[in-house]
Amino acid sequence: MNDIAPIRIARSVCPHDCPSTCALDVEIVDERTIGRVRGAKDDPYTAGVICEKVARYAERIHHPDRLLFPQRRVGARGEGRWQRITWGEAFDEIVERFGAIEAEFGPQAIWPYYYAGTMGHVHRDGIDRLRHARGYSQQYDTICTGTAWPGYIAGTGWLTGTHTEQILESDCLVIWGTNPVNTQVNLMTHAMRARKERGTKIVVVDIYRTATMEQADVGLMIRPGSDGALATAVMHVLLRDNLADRAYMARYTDFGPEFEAHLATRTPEWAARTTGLSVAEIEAFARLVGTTPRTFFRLGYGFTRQRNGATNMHAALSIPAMTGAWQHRGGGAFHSHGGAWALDKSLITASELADPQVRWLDMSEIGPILTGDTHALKGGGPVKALLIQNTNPMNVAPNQALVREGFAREDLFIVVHEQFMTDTAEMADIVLPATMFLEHNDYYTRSGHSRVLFGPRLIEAPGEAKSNFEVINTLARRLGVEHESLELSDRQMVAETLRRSNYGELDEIEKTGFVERKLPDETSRFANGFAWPDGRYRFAPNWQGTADKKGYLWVCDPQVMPAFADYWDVNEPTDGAHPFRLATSPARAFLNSSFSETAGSRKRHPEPVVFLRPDDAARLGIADGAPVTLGNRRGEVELTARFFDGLQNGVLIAEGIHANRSHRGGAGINTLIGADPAPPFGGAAFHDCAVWIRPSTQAK
Ligand SMILES: Nc1nc2c(c(=O)[nH]1)N[C@H]1C(S)=C(S)[C@@H](COP(=O)(O)OP(=O)(O)OC[C@H]3O[C@@H](n4cnc5c(=O)[nH]c(N)nc54)[C@H](O)[C@@H]3O)O[C@H]1N2
Ligand SMILES: Nc1nc2c(c(=O)[nH]1)N[C@H]1C(S)=C(S)[C@@H](COP(=O)(O)OP(=O)(O)OC[C@H]3O[C@@H](n4cnc5c(=O)[nH]c(N)nc54)[C@H](O)[C@@H]3O)O[C@H]1N2
Ligand code: SF4
Ligand SMILES: [Mo]
Repeated sequence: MNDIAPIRIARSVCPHDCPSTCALDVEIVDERTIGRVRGAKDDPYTAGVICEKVARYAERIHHPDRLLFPQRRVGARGEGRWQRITWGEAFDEIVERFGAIEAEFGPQAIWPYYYAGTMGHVHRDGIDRLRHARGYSQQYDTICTGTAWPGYIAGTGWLTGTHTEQILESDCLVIWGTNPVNTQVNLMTHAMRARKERGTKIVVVDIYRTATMEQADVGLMIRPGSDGALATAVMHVLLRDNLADRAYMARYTDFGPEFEAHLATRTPEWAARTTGLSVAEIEAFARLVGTTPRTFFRLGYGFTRQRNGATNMHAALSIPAMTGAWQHRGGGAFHSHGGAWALDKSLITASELADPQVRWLDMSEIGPILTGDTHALKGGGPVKALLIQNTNPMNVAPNQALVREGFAREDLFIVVHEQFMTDTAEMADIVLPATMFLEHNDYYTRSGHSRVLFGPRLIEAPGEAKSNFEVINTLARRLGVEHESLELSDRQMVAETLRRSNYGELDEIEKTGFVERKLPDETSRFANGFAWPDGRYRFAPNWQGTADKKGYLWVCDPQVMPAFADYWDVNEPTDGAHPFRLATSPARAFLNSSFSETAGSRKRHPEPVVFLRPDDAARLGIADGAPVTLGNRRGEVELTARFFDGLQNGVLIAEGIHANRSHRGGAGINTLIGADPAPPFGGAAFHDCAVWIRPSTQAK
């Protein structure tokens, strides 16, 4: 292989779905082998630190269980009996089956399904090229950002915010609904540095005492889904105690008497009942942010994975618009830098070929869709074939019993392109082996910061593994597609996309490994106004304007949405039969379902456990370490009880995502989670679930 440079340490990028998108220094042992992976010291955001799971990447890339050649199912579906086939045979069979399905049911019976197993745009989004060229069903992306982004945009009008390096200029950092020790370790690097250098106070708002909260000066442990109550009570206190910046609000927001009257009833006493905090905690938090102009709100995804999550994001985001924190460096808020890339991805996705008449199927509703729910199918015909890359829906998608029932259908032709025999790959008719990031070329955007990074191919792929790019192009050609992209290599695709986006020439970019896409400070901090036409922040969230900007689809009647920043009581209700609230927060050594296959991660998380308070457990006769069953109308899941007092009564936390097969009985945690789309535009409420819990041995 002559395009591999003989170097020992090579620059790369972490491809996983994590806001940090770390710049990596990888030891290249030989053309097939890597050694240690380290965080790049010269990258200001990575700053030499990466998470333990990626530091041990050799475990994953050289894993003995990696898929090495194409396979065809020979036994019953899911039984695990496979026959090795050639790539030629695999493509022949896919082309033949897709052709027959298209002829009988039309192209929309085929649903290419993908997500963010790799965050490289060429290998992640190229599946859309085939989709658009053939007129296959569209995928409405909701599973991760469906509630978070709309909640943010409905206030500011744009998905950007104060540069994260300004945390070093903040006097108070509020880490709200995210657990960076687990999910984006680099934020902690900068938070701890700010505390050391400047004495920055750190507040964490979460529903359990996470490792992040352990390190905070103030931990606010609220009830799941109650963030809107905390945020509106904080604003009540700010107005009451003259801590609101009325001059700022008059100039830069839609603040008016109606909103003020609305907040008058959102008292700390009311919010204490909803959040489970004390009135004193709420008052103290309000005073802290009200008297600290440089307060930085780092708003995460976790607290939006509730049915009221979009409104909670908007409510929390409204606090700095009332204090005027946005006016000061180190103040304001940040969720994602996604609005700043301005990439022209037309070559990757063949967007010009997309037919606006084709239906959009909601990825979070894959269970209802595959089991024939006419509403979820948008009134169209059934899905008869799935082509899956970069995702593991049999494990990560909500309402797993329905997903399983769908995947079990004998009339559904399933192709899964994977690195491992995942819960999803196990259900396939054809399994294809995929490359890993060091084995192909791609570029990566970093949502937690402002760089776009290049990750070159550094080693050879094992066995017969092929990249997503190559598989999509071969399939497209064999299905009769003609498109200029089909003539390119993945490196040329990176280069041409960056060129079209006015990022410059790849040969130049490669010298440093990145392009800086930082917006001017004043723009991203909204210092001169927000991104709605009148420049004003919306305390009355502009959902329709948000839908128009981003092409979001309403899943509820717009009239039911609260008129102002608010606590919205629409979460799954607990009742006598389902007295507990379950959240399924990410575990430190897994990344969604990825790394559940590596020895180091499994050592850290050997079995699926559920945290519960000892006093709740005592009432139910549950012992620490005992097998327990959690259930609701969607199904039952087996875990091991782990006593933990960093929770409110009636709350359960099951960190994941463990493979389904790691649970006794084989039902994974998403069996319990609903697939009903969260308002206003869809998304799965992974942390909003009412359940019962009992010792597993007890008769049911
Ligand atoms: N180690 C690891 N890292 C990851 C991932 C992983 O699975 N494991 N997943 C990656 C992906 S895809 C994403 S999108 C990001 C997500 O990363 P985050 O933005 O951190 O979101 P979550 O991890 O879902 O949840 C963060 C925290 O929100 C809390 N939370 C849940 N409900 C509520 C609530 O109602 N209110 C409040 N205040 N808090 C609540 C959870 O308990 C959790 O501690 O992380 C990425 N990084
Ligand atoms: N209970 C619960 N469920 C959740 C969440 C939660 O917090 N709780 N979080 C949700 C969130 S935020 C998200 S984003 C989703 C994510 O869920 P997924 O998108 O399924 O993410 P991963 O589990 O990382 O799985 C990605 C898969 O892609 C494969 N892969 C990686 N790189 C490549 C490649 O280059 N080519 C191919 N063909 N395959 C590749 C990996 O081997 C892995 O099996 O899960 C959601 N599900
Ligand atoms: S998973 Fe996140 S923290 Fe870990 S190396 Fe990748 S980008 Fe960095
Ligand atoms: Mo995600």
